[in-house]
Amino acid sequence: MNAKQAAGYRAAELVRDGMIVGLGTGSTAYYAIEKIGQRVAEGLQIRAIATSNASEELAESYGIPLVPASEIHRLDLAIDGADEVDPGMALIKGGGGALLREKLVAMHSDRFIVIADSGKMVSQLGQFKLPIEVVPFSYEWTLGQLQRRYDVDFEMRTRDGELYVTDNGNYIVDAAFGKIESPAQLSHELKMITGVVDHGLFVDIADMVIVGYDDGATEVI
Ligand code: ABF
Repeated sequence: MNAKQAAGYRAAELVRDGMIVGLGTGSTAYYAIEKIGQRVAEGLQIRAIATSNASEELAESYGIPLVPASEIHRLDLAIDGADEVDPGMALIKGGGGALLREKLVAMHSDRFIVIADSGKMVSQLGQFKLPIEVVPFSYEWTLGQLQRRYDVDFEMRTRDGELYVTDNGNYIVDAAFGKIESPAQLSHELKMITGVVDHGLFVDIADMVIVGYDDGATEVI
């Protein structure tokens, strides 16, 4: 069992009958969805909301019952990966381009469980480029505001030579902050910039981090 699988499987064991569960996105969340799918096949009774089209398709392939966000007010538990985790459980997420739905699901869940291989643990956020979701209209103006405000490199995310489009129809700018002194302050500042929808800083949102190690061991933070 590899580190991602160990973390994902352990988190999946926290799911109980009757829960409404948020399903994350990425290669670690893949394993959580796999284990939840196995448990559903054994009779686990849950409903779920996926944080991306990819995770929605994966959940459907395992027969995990999905529910539209419009039909529920809160989730009991959300399980999702991360790109970086600091000692205070602040996160950088969004490397997979799903940050907006991930943050909405995480913030509307009673418990938000982060699953990560040990390589994601950092002393300070920022080495991983911070994904920022921006609206397509006048994105060049939004990019210009960011460049004028912060002396770091901003790069529009592309896929196959075209601008990457999120499941929500927006673009992603990846920001090379290097080190982020105050994730809380930067999180607030970025949200104030017109044209920015949201970003990959998750501050004071995670309730638990399950770290997976290459020997299959896990540690709860
Ligand atoms: C997702 O998990 C994203 O927010 C994040 O980028 C990704 C981590 O990727 P992986 O689990 O594949 O390492 O939630």
